[in-house]
Amino acid sequence: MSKRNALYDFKWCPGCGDFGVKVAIEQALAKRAVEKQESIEKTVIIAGIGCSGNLVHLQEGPQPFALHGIHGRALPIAYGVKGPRPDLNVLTVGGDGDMLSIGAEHIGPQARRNLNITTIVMDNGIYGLTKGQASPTTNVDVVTSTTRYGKLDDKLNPLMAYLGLGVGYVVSELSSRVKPLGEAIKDAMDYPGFSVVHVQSPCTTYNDTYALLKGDEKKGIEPLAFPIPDTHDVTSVHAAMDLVKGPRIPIGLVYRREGESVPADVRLRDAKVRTKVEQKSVDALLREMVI
Ligand SMILES: Cc1ncc(C[n+]2csc(CCOP(=O)(O)OP(=O)(O)O)c2C)c(N)n1
Ligand code: SF4
Ligand SMILES: [Mg+2]
Repeated sequence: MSKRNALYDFKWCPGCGDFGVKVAIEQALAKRAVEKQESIEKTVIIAGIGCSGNLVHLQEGPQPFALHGIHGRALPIAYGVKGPRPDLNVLTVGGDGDMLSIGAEHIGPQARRNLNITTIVMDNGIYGLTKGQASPTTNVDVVTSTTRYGKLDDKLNPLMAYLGLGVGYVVSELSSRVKPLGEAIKDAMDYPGFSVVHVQSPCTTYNDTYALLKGDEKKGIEPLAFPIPDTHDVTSVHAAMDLVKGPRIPIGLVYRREGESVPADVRLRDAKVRTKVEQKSVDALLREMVI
């Protein structure tokens, strides 16, 4: 349905980073609808399960279609929507648990399939909805309900993972930078292949990383986030990997592959035509043999 469900009464905590992502998506969709002269209902947002996934119930204004799916499976559902309906704009939203833990196995296949789908990962470094378990992006040593002695395994570097898995368009943003985030989402949707917008979206209740990301001059804490310099070559995967290798988090467009690979739906269409042609020549041969 593209109508808001008035009975769904989920509320985010005050200060949750997801508010910024919600507004940025609203701005991106509104701007795109005007630019492309198309109804907002041409857009489908597919969500996983998490505080982040609840975004689909909280959109203000004209409503896109929304599908609140299952934990970790937003990408396969998106494939199921986009495959038969390439005319639709397909977005997925989910958390770091959703996309990088249970759902991580879907990123590589989606990158190789390269359909025009945009995925927004709302990374708060924690499982928020289930009340604070460690996720792949929780920092080492952080004590959570599942890491009583502090997190023991290394933190995943999501930007490096996307690049390594062959994602052709990678953006890194902060939920507090609403306007640039909205523009980044719009640009990612305009990219004619699979794109990932990775957003640092702090959880004020279980893992408040605002101060870490912004830094604190008085306390001599360097901000973790830094703007990507203008000199960065966004078309070079090696430069992108160098940029994201850490420990600091670059903000802006990380990578844009040039020379698009052929999306799987186009390959399928061509293969069907080819098969028909081959079948025709076999039929002609058979007729000749009979004569
Ligand atoms: C198959 C399955 N496993 C586990 C759960 C329980 N569960 C719901 S949300 C969630 C994690 C949420 O974390 P994240 O994806 O980071 O979203 P956030 O709430 O932080 O936005 C888990 C483990 C589930 N719903 N389904
Ligand atoms: S628990 Fe964390 S992620 Fe969930 S709504 Fe509250 S602040 Fe946001
Ligand atoms: Mg999370």
